[in-house]
Amino acid sequence: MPSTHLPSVELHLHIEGTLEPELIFELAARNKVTLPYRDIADLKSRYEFTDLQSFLTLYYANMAVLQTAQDFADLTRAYLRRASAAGVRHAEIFLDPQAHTVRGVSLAACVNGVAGALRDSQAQFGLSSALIITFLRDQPAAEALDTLTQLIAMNAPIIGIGLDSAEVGHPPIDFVEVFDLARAHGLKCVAHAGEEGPPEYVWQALQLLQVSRVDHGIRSLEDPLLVDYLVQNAIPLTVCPLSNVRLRVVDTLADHPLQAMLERGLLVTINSDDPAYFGGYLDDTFAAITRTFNLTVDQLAVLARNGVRAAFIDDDRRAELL
Ligand code: ES4
Ligand code: ZN
Repeated sequence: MPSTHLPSVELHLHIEGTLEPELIFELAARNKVTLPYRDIADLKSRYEFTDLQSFLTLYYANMAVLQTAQDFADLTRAYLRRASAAGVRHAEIFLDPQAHTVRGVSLAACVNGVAGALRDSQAQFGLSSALIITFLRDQPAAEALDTLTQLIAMNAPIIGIGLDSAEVGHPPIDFVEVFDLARAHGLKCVAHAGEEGPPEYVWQALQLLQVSRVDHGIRSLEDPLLVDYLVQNAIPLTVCPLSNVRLRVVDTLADHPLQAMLERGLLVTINSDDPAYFGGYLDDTFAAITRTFNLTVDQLAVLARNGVRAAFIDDDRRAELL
């Protein structure tokens, strides 16, 4: 019998956000990269964030150690091993290629490194997986379009595209052409929206980018008409409670609107976002929200089932996971 209360699906996970301090030091030694930190403790002392940008600055800096396809494969396998231990049975993973190509890493090295590890996820770790390419919204849309064009030409094994990085001042409307091209090639579309940005950005993601899931979306609650739209159209929101606390979107976990979102009938899924930076993987996340909100077995079952409903999988796989 499937255990309904287990966290079985992860839909909002940046693979670069699973880069643990220990692996940063290991890869730095392997690639002869000089880190600006004395030791692991010094690095960990910097994991106090005031907002999204303060996190992104460290997140992008630490990527300097990721250089070869092997590095990306090792990173991905470490995540898959940890996710498997957390009870994850299906994971859809974000990769930010522009954060690597800008440093001189080839598109093929980062994509093939991650995709190669994902290919063996079922056999090696007992979970199915898929790759979603995310574009950096604080970089020019022309760069995203160029990257997507190359990925299509390479026939890269991806199921969809997304939009991430610094949100405020970088509205979805800037990326219409990129998302049109993705849809024309049968790719699924998602976007970070309503994390730090206003409800208007969620509307744009839905209406202009035609996303089928919204990443975060918690500021949607500020617009009752938007909430109605999301409920009526059963648009999943990939909510990341520990991320929202660590990036000061909410003050404490107890202040997180998770229960209000469930009560409004939103299709909420629970995810870990950047677990190496935000204090926990999916099992830790479920443990924290269960404790903080006294979630019932029924509420946990709804959250788990929502993840399965929201996943980009075929009906047979969905039936297996439900
Ligand atoms: C991210 Cl938490 C978050 N928000 C936006 N972009 C991101 N990239 C990695 N983590
Ligand atoms: Zn995210």
